[in-house]
Amino acid sequence: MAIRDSKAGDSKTGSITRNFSIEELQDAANLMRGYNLVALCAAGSGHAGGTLSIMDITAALYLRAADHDPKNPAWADRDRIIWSAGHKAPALYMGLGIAGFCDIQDPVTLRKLGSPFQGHPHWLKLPGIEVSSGSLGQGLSIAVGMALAARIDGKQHKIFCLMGDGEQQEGQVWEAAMEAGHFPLDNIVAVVDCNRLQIDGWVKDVMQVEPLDAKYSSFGWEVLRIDGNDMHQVVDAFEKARAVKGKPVVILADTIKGKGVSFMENQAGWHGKTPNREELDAALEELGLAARIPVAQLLENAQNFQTEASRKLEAKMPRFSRDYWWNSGETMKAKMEPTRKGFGQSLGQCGDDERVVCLGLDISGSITISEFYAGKPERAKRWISMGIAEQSATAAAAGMAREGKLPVLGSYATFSAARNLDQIRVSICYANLNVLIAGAHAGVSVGADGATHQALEDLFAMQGLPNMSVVVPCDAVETRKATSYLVLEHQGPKYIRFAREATPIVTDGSTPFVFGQANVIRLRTEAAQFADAFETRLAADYENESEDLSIVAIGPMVPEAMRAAWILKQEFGYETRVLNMHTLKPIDTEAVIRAARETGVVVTAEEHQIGALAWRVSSILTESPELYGLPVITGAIGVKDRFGESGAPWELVKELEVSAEHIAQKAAALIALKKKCIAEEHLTVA
Ligand SMILES: Cc1ncc(C[n+]2csc(CCOP(=O)(O)OP(=O)(O)O)c2C)c(N)n1
Repeated sequence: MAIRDSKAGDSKTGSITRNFSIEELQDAANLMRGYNLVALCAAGSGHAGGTLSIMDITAALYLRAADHDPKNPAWADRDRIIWSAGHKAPALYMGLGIAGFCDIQDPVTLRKLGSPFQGHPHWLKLPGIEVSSGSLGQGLSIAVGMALAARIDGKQHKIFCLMGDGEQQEGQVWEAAMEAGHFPLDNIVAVVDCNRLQIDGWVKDVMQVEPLDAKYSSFGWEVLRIDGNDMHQVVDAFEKARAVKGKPVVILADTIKGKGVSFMENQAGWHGKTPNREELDAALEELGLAARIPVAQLLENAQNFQTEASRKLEAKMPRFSRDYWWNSGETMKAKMEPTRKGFGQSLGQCGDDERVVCLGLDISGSITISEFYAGKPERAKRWISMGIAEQSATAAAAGMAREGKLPVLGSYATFSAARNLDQIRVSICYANLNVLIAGAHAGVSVGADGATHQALEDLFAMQGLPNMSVVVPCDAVETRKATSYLVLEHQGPKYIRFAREATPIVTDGSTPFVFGQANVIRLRTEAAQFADAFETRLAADYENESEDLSIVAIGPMVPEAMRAAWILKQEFGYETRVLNMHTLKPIDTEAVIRAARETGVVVTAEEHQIGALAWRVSSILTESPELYGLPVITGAIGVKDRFGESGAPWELVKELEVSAEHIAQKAAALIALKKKCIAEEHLTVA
């Protein structure tokens, strides 16, 4: 890019140039908007609205306001730029591209498996990214830490922190604001992208945060309020902010969400949406960039990157004599539906009970909690929008439960069951209150959002809490049944975990769902429809068929375990007992003991760090007198102590080694071991 080559700073000579004219910055912002939309179109998921609103600020920051050196990203005296609003990552990547940390064309691999351009920024993946972010409300605290470190070291650099206005609903922002005012940290310049929209709608309706000027002022900050899409005002504000002494500065930038593309402007629907090719062309036309950006070439680059990622992934997969992947053959066709749908369907029904109250955490449509009130205005007063404030909402739910209500709250599992862990522990579990927490979009199924949004640890904490019950249903039908049971019948703290991506439907209305009791699933025959190939019984009613092995599975791993049973039968002639352990806590101890005693091989399968299920099952196996002296061979399938990353959900099932193929491979190895042990035993005896 000519723009960066001519004017990049140089940390060695100390000549940090800031001579981009307003017109050049406006042009850069426009170009960045265009490349941003191409990357989003190629990714097929991501955030158009908020990346467009903040683009003028990004251009001014990376090309003029901040001191940095793309040739020396770790330069100790550089200004730090923190993207607290991690979902606006593509705008950050545009900033890095326009400044020369990378080529502005490179982010077209956004959100693809193996790309450094993760759905949310990860500083270990790309030079120029200062911190890893994606969980809203944490950036300003990181800024406080960096500012204090700079003060200790006698450094003069600034710490810029970019946030959203919806993000101001997180209580942690105000703890950090108080700290910055208290110390007082005049090396912090915060920017709030006040585009007035968040996911569930207008910020003022979801949870009012204004007047932000008065709030920050009262915490001891210097406040500058500007039009954040006016380059003159943006540049001017950054210059003024640099000069302020004795207090931190916040720039409240009034912007337009979707700025620059008429059909995206001020539309809540464009928050987490990407343009298709037609919309992209229309947008680039409007931005006057149709002839300036090589769209076809960029999309081809993205496609080539994807092809290579897929090739590498397939090369790592266990191989069998044929392809058993979902719906790849003429038989065993599976109907797919997201489990989250069952959650919404249940709330739509059981919400008639006047005690049920649902709390919104600004992700209502996507996790389907909105079904509680959709088309039912009479329930409006029992729908409480709490904003992006998981911790307070959790304790508020406890308060409602104490007053006899049946509160339900949910968000991405990592925000509804980790961000607020102490509130769950003390206010809900210790108090033993009737609150249902939904861990939505759990596991790898949230895909391209990347590691920050993939809850792979939530079950450790949830099942570790005294009084807490934990249910992990296997499909949308079971999610509906489980939700209804938990909301209306179950007493005490309860956690339900479900996924985002469509997964196979393997149960129906007549399949038993008894809280605390596992189901046994047996492959009977290969059938046209996958679900018809299996028979399901309550474990307690099941008679031993002396199968070769058992697979104990939870959630979306149940269909994978069923598919593994099919692979094991076809490839090796092995019979498998699949246990659908939908209730993780209290676990069906008897079903596990029987599986171990009657089959001798137990494999656990969880779409989670190995242990939530595996260690619970292991403790049954080691602590049950019924099994003392009996040989039981065990194996565990799950995520192996690593974070996830961006990628398509089904790619991640392969990448994180939680597919049926991985289960079958492990099971076959264990059965071979069992046979060898038996054979050697015979030899010894002989
Ligand atoms: C702790 C946390 N809760 C929820 C989310 C999901 N989430 C991503 S973006 C977003 C809305 C952000 O709104 P705002 O800060 O106004 O950003 P903008 O509208 O500018 O995109 C939410 C709720 C998250 N990333 N982190």
